[in-house]
Amino acid sequence: MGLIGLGLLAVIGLVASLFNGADAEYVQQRPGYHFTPKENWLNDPNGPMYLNGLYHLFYQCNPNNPWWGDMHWCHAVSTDLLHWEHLPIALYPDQDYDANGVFSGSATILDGGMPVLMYTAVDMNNFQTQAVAYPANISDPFLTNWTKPASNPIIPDNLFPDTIDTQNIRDDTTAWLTNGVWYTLIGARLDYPNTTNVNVSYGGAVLLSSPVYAGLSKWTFERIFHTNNFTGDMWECPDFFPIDRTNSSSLWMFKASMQGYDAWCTFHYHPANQHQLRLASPDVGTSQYQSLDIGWSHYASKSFYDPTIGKQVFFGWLREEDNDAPTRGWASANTLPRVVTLDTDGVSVLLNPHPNLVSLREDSFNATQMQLIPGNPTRIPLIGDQMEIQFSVQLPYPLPTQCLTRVHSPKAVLARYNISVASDVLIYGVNLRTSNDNEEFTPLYFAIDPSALSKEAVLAADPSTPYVASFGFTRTNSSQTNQGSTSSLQGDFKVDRPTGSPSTITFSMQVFVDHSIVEAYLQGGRLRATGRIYPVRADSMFVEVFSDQSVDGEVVSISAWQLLDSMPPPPIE
Ligand code: DQQ
Repeated sequence: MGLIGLGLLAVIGLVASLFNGADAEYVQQRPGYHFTPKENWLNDPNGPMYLNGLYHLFYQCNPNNPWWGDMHWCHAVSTDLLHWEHLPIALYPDQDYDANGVFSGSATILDGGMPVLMYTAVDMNNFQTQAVAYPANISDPFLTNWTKPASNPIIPDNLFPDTIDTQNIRDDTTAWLTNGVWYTLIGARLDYPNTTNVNVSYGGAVLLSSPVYAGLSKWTFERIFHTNNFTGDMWECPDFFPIDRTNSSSLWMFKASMQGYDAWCTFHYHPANQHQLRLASPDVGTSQYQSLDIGWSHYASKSFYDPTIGKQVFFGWLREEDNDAPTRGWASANTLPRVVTLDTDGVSVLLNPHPNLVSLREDSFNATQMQLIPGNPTRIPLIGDQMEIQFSVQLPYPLPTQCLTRVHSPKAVLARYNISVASDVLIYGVNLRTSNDNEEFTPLYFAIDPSALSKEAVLAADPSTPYVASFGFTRTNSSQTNQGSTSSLQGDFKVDRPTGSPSTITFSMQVFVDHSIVEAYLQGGRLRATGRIYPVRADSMFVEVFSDQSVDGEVVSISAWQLLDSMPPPPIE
């Protein structure tokens, strides 16, 4: 271990001796650079926007307890999306129409730079309408105080046909302007008779319009914009925006929170042409759309246009996956800001960490050709509970026969990582938040089916059809106290086939470790997987690289950085 490692271990020892019990848990589990509330509860990100050199982020909060309830909009500002300053609460449930909660919504910046917040107002009978708020003082750079006009709610519930459930119509998108008319989408529960004339509920998004986005103007119901009969009975937190604003024929990304997971698809959309809408991304068709993040902690994401990079940026909500919030005093975090771009297939989206993240990098370690001993993980000389790790494996393409040496039977490999994939997989991965005695560790790994890389399989494959590999994230040993979920995350991701032969194929992941958050981006952002883990050992700071076999010609590389705090926890009293 280098000097950096020894120094850090001394600090860990000091921290561990100063705190014990709930305090030690607090120190080890509170994220250092993901957005968190100062105290109490956070859920959905609301109304992110960039205005006059500042990013604003609002979020659903319960200001008095670390659990859901009594919804307000809390508010924070930042110059880089990473270092946030908490401001006073922006919106309170202080009107008849929102007495039971100021629920989720978006910000829209009108011509001339006036921001408007539109949110879902829930009354004491649980009817949901949409209301707006304007800055009380537009010259205040922090936009600290917000005013609700007397004309609220500006989207009342009597606008809608009977097929829309007015106790479940919420979470407007940022509005967009076409030919002088503003449009917005709202998530809804739609009730329709099925083929046997029984009313069944489906999730959907409804389109509304208004000639002027002002507090005095009510909106008009246009139509049900998008729905299907296979993604649950209510869609929340829709988002809809052009992926490339410099291109007038850009695809638009649609995302909705489908009560359990966030799903996306892309559309050809022409607002000026009767709102023509045609699916562009491959329709997964039978059960669900494509997942924004396969982690069960992730939900209710919200995006905004970041003019500093000319791209749309998402924040997701990361709920806790344990029950300790009452002891901890705070609950939940946001994902890192994630930038949306179009994949090389021209119809799918990539989500990747915002470029500002590199400013948090500190000490690093880099190895470009690791000599791994199969079944015997190699520890890298850099430790931490706030780290970025880039890990890749390059294999010959096609894989020569007789190139494989195994130390475990494939069956044992699958049992060990608690995954269900093709039985003969190659496993390469990293153990994160690993304790010195390996009592706690969290493996993230590629599971690669070698038979699909054989010469015969490669010759038979369509070169333009990507190879599909699996990714696993096993939490069986993440916490010595079994705190949090122990279920595994597992997903598939596409890997472009190289051209020319013989050649190589590369599998890559970028992982952000932040105390109790592990946020992974696979293959340049094609798959996202975020999970909460709750190690309790102060020495769960090591990183190991492992494989379960060796393959002639494999090239295994890792780059790792310790990351600085950007959201330091409030002092312990
Ligand atoms: N959370 C909000 C709702 C939204 C749900 C209430 C999604 O507006 O539909 O806190 O998490």
